[in-house]
Parts: sequence; C-alpha cells; structure tokens
Amino acid sequence: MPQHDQKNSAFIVIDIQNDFCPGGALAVAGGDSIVAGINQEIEHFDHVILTQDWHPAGHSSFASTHEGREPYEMVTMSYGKQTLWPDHCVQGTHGAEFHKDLQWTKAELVIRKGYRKAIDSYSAFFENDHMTPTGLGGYLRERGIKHVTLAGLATDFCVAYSALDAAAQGFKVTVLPDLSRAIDIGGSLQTMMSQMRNAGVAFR
Ligand code: VGL
Ligand code: ZN
Repeated sequence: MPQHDQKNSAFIVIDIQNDFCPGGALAVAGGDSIVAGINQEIEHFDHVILTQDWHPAGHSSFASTHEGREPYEMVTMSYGKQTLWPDHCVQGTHGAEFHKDLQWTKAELVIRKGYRKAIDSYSAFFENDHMTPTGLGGYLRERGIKHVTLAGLATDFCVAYSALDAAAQGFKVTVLPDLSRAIDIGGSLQTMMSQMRNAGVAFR
C-alpha cells in the first residue's frame, strides 16, 4: 500500500511488454512473474501511468542496424555510449504490446519512448542524450504530482534511469525492486542500485 498522499502520488509502470518477458526478443528473467503484483499496486493508486518501449524498425539501438556488431556490445553514438540490443519492441508488433495479463485499463497516460530512430530512451523522462524531454516531467508537474513510485522492466535500465531522472527533477521517488526484474549485464544491477540509493531513491 502506498504510504503517501494518494492525490499527489503516481504509480509509473515501466515497459511490461511481451519482448521483455520470457519468450520475447529481449527477455528479462522472471519478467512475467511481476505482473500479478503490479496489478495489485495499480488498484491501490489513484494515478497510474504506463511506459511503452516503442522503436521503429532499424532503430539505432539494435545491433542488427550496425554491421558486424552483436547484441550487448557498446558503441559510441553522438550522445555518448550506447549498449546494442537485439531487435525489440518494434512499433505495432506483438513484442511491443503489453503483457496480456497487465491491467492497463486504469492508466491515465501511456508514454512511448525510443521512437526516434537515431536515439534510444531508457528513461521515461529524457532520451539517452539526457536533454530531449518526453514530456512526462511537465505532465506530472502540471497535474500536481509530487511523488512517483516505479516498478517494471528492467530494474537496471528503464526503471533505474527513470528513477534517477525523476529524483533529479525534484520528485520524491520510490522504486519497488520486488516488482521489477533486471537484465544485469556487466554488473549493471549493482551499479544502478547504488546510483539510485545515492540519489535518494527509496526502496519498498
Ligand atoms: C529497456 C533495453 C532496451 C528497458 C528498453 O525497458 O529496460 N532496456 N530497451
Ligand atoms: Zn528499447
């Protein structure tokens, strides 16, 4: 149960999409096991927002777009370092759809990200150049939301970058690690957990 004033509190559910679940193109271990718990949280919050990773075919974060590159290698883009991924969450495909059991009907906003071919977006607030806003910060501020609770996929990428940006923008932030699952490459889970802790993110 959320401990904060319901009226100024939002639950942001990150990327509960088929491609991040077992059988998907960028499957996160246990990705589907958190859906029931997330549905319970959705019931308890007055305000629910979903994010949806939403890439055009041939997206620059796909290893297949870069000749001779393999998934999980790093490349340098104009905006800095970028991990390459298997093709995933391509706009309009089954893989980009929400998991069939996710209770998404209550959501007031679905924020899509990663739809610009030349730039990836882990965070729900800013694309990976850390400059291009998605509009979510303005949406929350305009609606008087002060506290955000985040859960979903993946803990060490989209959940973590969203949490860090939310904290940097002055929102109170809680992450639900038990209702999130990690990709965990090259120690990314530990790195991002400590970055979140240092940024004042609360865990519940
Ligand atoms: C994600 C890698 C690529 C995520 C999205 O949702 O964490 N990770 N695209
Ligand atoms: Zn993606």
